[in-house]
Amino acid sequence: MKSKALLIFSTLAVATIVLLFFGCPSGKKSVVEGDAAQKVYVAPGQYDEFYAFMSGGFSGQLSVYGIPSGRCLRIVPVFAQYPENGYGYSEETKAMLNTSYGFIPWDDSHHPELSQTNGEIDGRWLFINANNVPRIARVDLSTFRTVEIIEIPNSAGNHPSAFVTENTEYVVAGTRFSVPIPQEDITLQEFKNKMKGTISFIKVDPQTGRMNIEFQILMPGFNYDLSHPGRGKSHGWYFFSCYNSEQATSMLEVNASQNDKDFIAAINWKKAEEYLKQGKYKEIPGVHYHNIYDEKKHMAYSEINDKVKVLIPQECPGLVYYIPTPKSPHGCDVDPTGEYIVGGGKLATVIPVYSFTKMIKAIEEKKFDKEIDGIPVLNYEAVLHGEVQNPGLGPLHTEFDGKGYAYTSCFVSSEVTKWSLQDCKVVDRIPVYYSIGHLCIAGGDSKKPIAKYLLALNKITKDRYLPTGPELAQSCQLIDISGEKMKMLYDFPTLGEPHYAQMAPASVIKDKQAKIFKLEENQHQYRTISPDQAKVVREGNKVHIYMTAIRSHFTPDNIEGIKVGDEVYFHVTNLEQDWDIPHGFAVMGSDNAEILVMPGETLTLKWKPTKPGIYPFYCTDFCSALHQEMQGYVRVSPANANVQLSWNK
Ligand code: K7E
Ligand code: CUA
Repeated sequence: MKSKALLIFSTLAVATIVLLFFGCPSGKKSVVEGDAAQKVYVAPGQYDEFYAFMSGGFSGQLSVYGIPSGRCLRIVPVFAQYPENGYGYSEETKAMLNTSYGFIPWDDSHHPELSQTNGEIDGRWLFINANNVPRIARVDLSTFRTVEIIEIPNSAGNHPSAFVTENTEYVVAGTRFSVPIPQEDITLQEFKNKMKGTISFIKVDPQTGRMNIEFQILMPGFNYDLSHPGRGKSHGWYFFSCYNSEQATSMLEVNASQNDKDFIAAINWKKAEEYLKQGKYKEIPGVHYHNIYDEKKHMAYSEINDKVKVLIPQECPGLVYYIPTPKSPHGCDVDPTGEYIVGGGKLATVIPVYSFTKMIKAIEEKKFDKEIDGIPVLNYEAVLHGEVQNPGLGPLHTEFDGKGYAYTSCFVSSEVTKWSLQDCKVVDRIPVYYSIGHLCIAGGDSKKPIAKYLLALNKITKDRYLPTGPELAQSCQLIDISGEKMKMLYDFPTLGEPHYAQMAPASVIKDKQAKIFKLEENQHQYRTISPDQAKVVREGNKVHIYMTAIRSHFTPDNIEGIKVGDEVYFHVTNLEQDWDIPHGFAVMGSDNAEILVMPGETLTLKWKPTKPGIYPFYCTDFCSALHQEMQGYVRVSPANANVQLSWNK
């Protein structure tokens, strides 16, 4: 008996020791402390403290999360069609996806950026870039809708975008892939000598947010990768990292890693404004679409522009300088004071930190090593504030806490490194799971960071969640940075690939929310503001159905006289004036997405019936106890039939 009890005891003891050393039974080490759950728990009915806006990466969209809970609140469609609400499918929103290459249903979005006033997040708009077909979108944060998309001409792979200056004077774009400018059909051998880069400054109207390409700078054909604005003392400057100064066109993984240093381009945009005023620009071809959503007309339309102004560094002294930066830099970040510029060399063993003050001095004293196409290359030592030694492997991106510390993501060694800006000494590090890309602190990309949470946006998920076949969600980790030591709090999956995220206190955004669209302000061409105005109008083979939706009825709900070959437009106006009462609309056999119509809004579903018959339509959003009764029928007759158009009220 005694020996058996002893055996049980010792087995338990061994198990405890095994657990202590090797973590939980699945073999994964638990790195959280006891109070972590409490710190991320948001009780039912309570709001989160922060909004987090994450890029959807290859989903082309933007997703919105509550922090600290990690609850996904919304997917905002931006660059990709979204059948859930008809974005990019409805007649009203199709134009948002127009480009000079035609209608594009998809893109790859990387960097959401909140608008700023005086260097602080103002909660008005969010900008986000499209990589593949270069574009920048603006999302209105009172409606959480994409209201504008501007195409960037003379560009390819718009990656160092869409970051804003401290009063949102400009949002920027740049060429990750250099191309011939203007585009032409040349051999890849000739291309080597003809590749060019552009950096674009897009002016933002301070009242309306409306974008306009103010100017482009024609740059040597390197790969411009990331960017951040100067702020405070360096306001008026903009910094862009670039790699592939070797100008390799194949096997870049080897050929673009030859040079010991690539560059950060420092651009004096205030100087650019002077040169523009003096007329020192050239106008060059640059066809680009500009798509705008009119909130009163509930309709998007496209304008086409065909020219842009370019500045050429050779002709504009003092406009651009190159700062040598070790080994294929990726991230390029500026601290809240504007004094420190941090490079993130993917292959570098140190993190270079530059001083803005030293840069200005080096420019004044002409401490140049050489010139590339009229751009002076500053002396590395003359501009350097310091190097962070042993930061971790593969340093990528840096954010700041406003208390003198920087946090750098290290992709290869899967960790976040905290270091002091003053002396470049590492003070703390925390492992993340796995392969972190960007990281995000609320306001960490502004003058006023809030040192509470850090989001680690991890590229690889592996074993973090229940497996879901070959494709796994991306992984976000929430880290407490309020104390001296970083503390891991929580994991949650994210959709698409959140390359970057921005966080803002809920208070800056939540009270500005539009709850309905006012019916009396609806200026949609096909609006129907009361059921007795509902009607059906034939114009040749086009049939316009002016329809209303209100709990729990569509008017009209019986329509006859539609023929095969007709183009039918259901213009559905939602008459509700109450928050959170959308009506959806779908018709059988339609090769289109549904439309989801918000209160006071009109949306249009286009349908081309192909076979005679009786076609039901119905409301797709459970809107009342009689939602299942919210339905109707369309009779479709053969093309040559003689059925008069009729409908009921
Ligand atoms: Cu993923 Cu900013 Cu496109 Cu770095 S980027 S990780
Ligand atoms: Cu309207 Cu369901």
